[in-house]
Amino acid sequence: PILIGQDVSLFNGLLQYLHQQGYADSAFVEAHTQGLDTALKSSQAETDIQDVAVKTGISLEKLQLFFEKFAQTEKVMTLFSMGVNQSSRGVDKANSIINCHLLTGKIGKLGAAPFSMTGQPNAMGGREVGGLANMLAAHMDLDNQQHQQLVQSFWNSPSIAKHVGLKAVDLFEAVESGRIKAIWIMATNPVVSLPNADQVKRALNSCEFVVVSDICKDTDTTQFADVLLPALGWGEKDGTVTNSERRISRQRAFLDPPEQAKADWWAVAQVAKKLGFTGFDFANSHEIFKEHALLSAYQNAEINARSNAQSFRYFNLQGLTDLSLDEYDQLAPIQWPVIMRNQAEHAFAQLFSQGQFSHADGKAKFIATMAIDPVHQSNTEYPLILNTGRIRDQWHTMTRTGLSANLSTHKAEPFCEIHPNDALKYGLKEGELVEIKSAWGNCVLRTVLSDNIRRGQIFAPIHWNDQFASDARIGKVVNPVVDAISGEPEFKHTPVLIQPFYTQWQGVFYVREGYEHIVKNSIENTVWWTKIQTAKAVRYELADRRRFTQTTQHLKQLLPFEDESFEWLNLEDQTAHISHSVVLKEGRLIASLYIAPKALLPDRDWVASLFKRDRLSAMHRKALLAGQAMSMGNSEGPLVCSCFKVGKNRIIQTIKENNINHEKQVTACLKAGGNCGSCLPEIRGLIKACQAELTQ
Ligand SMILES: Nc1nc2c(c(=O)[nH]1)N[C@H]1C(S)=C(S)[C@@H](COP(=O)(O)OP(=O)(O)OC[C@H]3O[C@@H](n4cnc5c(=O)[nH]c(N)nc54)[C@H](O)[C@@H]3O)O[C@H]1N2
Ligand SMILES: Nc1nc2c(c(=O)[nH]1)N[C@H]1C(S)=C(S)[C@@H](COP(=O)(O)OP(=O)(O)OC[C@H]3O[C@@H](n4cnc5c(=O)[nH]c(N)nc54)[C@H](O)[C@@H]3O)O[C@H]1N2
Ligand SMILES: [Mo]
Repeated sequence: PILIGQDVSLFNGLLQYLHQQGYADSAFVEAHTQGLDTALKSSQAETDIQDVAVKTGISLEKLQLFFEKFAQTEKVMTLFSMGVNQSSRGVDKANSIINCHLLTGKIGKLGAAPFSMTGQPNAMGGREVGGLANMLAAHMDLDNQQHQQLVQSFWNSPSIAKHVGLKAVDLFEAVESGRIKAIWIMATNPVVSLPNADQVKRALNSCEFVVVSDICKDTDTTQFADVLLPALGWGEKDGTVTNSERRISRQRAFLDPPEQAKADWWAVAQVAKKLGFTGFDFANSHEIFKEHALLSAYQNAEINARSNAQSFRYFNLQGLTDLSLDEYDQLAPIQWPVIMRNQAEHAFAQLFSQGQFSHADGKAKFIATMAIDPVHQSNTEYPLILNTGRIRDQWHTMTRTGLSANLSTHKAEPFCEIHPNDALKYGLKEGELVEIKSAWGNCVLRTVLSDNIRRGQIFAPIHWNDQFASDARIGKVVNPVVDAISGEPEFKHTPVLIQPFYTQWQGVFYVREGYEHIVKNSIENTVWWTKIQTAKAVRYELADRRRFTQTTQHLKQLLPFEDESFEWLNLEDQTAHISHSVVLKEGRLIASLYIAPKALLPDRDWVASLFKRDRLSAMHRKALLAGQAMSMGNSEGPLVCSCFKVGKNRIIQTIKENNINHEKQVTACLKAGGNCGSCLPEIRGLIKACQAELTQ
């Protein structure tokens, strides 16, 4: 449980420990590295393990155990992802990890390496084609003159970029200030995913020409498009993707393309041709791949001959440059470098295994890393630190996962996790709305108490946005600080204040698919709402600041199911602040609205399930109007195991009935957790909670 932003302290501390205790692999360091002195010097502040414990917030015992285990274990992998990268010290954090592996020679061996986990399914592929402002295609460096010349001469181009371009945060600042006048946004949703996200909105608003290519019509970013280009999505397009072990896989389309949609490469090629450039007459992804492979191999032999074979480029697809269309279609997954077509499967499975690194002198470099705190610290005005990240059942900005009823049942609403003691301190209760404010923006989320989170911190997921909720786009709140080298934002560390968000009433509204457009505007006019996909209907959780009486009048006027074919059932209790409305058509449920104190609102899954019925019996109608299932039945509760559709209530019941104390028993009884396993932590948590309940 490291304090946010303190990884350099941790790994500098480890480096010092390994050095002091004699765990260095001196022969390896001597033969294959340089710069150890600078790394030891820059980590002077971490020579005392007690200091490291204080700085990282990790107990001394845990720290000692970790250091000792790292030292004693021959093969260590350090896997890191966004907790490390998304920081103003992200590059230093990664380097401090690599330093420890270099010092102990735990690198370039099967099962021993620092391993940066890329997040996007094809993040590696994106790098190979140079899809960043600071790189050239084929993994070549923009600020390397030899690489500039290679790319320029390969493409016989009159000019080539000589300076690193603008990275995402700087880019949108340049758009807002008018230095950039036209922008083409492809396959990303920056109004949601960038920090200080309202700045991105302002920038797009003022930009003269905005083109957006997306597979969805309505996203927070497509709202700003002057031209919106429909793109082919995963499953509809073909090409290759590369994973984290450098393995290139053919990706084949298995769905028919929607009518007007085109592959992104096609759109780029059309524009290039219209601009008058030659060389964009690609007929298919095979032709593009061949050119990509040729660039990776371009002049490698000559360069190697000139420079004693030390500075060769690892990203080399020489062996794939002459694939026929048929061979490309049949291509089996293959790991680069691919020097020869028929090279042995494991020829290059392990890079750096000979202690040969890709610097000019063949040696790996230790990099000096200083432990420096995140840029913005908490203070009396903004006393808490906001951490942001992912949840299991949503992907990024929800343009795809948000459409799935199954995935949406796990965690239905945008939320904020907070330690129970902090909740008490700031006057928050489980399930109530909380407003989160920073110097950059604010959000309103559902409070979730959790002792998995440290005091002084809160956590909010990155997924919800203006398409799914009134006020849950957390990017608005996040500070736009970036790492000086990588440009990666400090997404995990923003000082914030929190306060209860008071409303007059809350409710839940369902509308059958197909009728949604009729009520969208009126419903989304309430002060707080979130939208959840269910199997046959859309569910809205609502809250508002208008008085109850005003609201019930108002909403009924705004639910335009007036014509005679609609049948209304109403129940209203002004004193108890309860109002239920059910709308039917030919016996089928069309919409239902429940406004009531929280404890009296109906079971959400039960109401959703009634939309699956073609006719409702008299008993159903009565129960619907009452907002109360006739028998409590076996409500699954929130979905825990998405693979086998097992809900929280059923798991708890099974744990209690069978006195279960191990997750395997849950799997044996219910199958839950037996496939992908991603719900096992949650199942373990439920077992723990049930046991705690028993001993109370
Ligand atoms: N279900 C699902 N899976 C996904 C994605 C998704 O959207 N949904 N996105 C994919 C993508 S693109 C990515 S990049 C990956 C990201 O994968 P991860 O990086 O694993 O995920 P995050 O949730 O961003 O956060 C990582 C963890 O870092 C912790 N953390 C925060 N600050 C620090 C710190 O200073 N130091 C350390 N050591 N830890 C810290 C957070 O508390 C969190 O637990 O996930 C991929 N997988
Ligand atoms: N606060 C905070 N913010 C974060 C993060 C965090 O941890 N905290 N994590 C960051 C990270 S690691 C990532 S990777 C980003 C993700 O952020 P984004 O990349 O902005 O999020 P996505 O939802 O993946 O956006 C992809 C968009 O492209 C569309 N799309 C899908 N396939 C295609 C296609 O083939 N062609 C085209 N043209 N469009 C397509 C989708 O509909 C969607 O609108 O978020 C970043 N933002
Ligand atoms: Mo990512």
